[in-house]
Amino acid sequence: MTKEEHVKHLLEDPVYAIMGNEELCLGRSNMDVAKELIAAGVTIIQYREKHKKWRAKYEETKAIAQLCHDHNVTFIMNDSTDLAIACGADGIHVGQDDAPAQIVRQLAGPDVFIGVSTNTIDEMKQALADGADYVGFGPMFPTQSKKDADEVVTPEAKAYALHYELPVVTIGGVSLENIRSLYDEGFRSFAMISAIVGQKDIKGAVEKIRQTLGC
Ligand code: 3NM
Repeated sequence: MTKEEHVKHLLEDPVYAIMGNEELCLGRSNMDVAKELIAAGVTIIQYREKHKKWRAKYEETKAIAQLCHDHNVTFIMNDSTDLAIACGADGIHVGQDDAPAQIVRQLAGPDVFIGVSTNTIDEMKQALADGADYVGFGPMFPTQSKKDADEVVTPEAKAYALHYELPVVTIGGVSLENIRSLYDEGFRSFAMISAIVGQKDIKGAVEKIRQTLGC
């Protein structure tokens, strides 16, 4: 898939699923979770695994990236540019303490799809200047899934995000109960851990989210 097709997934599919850290996935293996997400019709999957070592992540993501490619699903690696290149990920998502998007671009090339986590207006401006393709923006609500999450975004940052130049993927505490309020505010893309892979019935959870959004 081309970068334009990954952007299309982001613009047309509100559901962005983040998987990894098996305790957040009710103990299921990452491969099993990836299969369930694909069966649920998810088109964007991010692999965010903070516990395993490089080799274990490489073996696992090589297979998951292949599975995603076979199903036309965008596969994004969290944090590690080297692992992303090695396993053939479509994209790389970096946080504020990781390599800046500009460096990721130099290392991974023009076709890689790059996302940057942002919480403030300055971080959104910097992500754009660094050549990111989209930003994660959050946390929108308190979250249990990330222990060192920033403070919930300010109303000023939210207003800025709604008119920002790049696609904005909201993240942090997004749930079946509150997702519609974000949609009604104008947000169109939602990254979730607990509301999707933290649910026993992943397919059912994705369906309910889509129904709630009417898309
Ligand atoms: N990043 P849940 S919040 C991975 O604010 C992550 O950048 C965040 O998990 C940020 O959907 C977060 O279970 C955790 O709240 C998202």
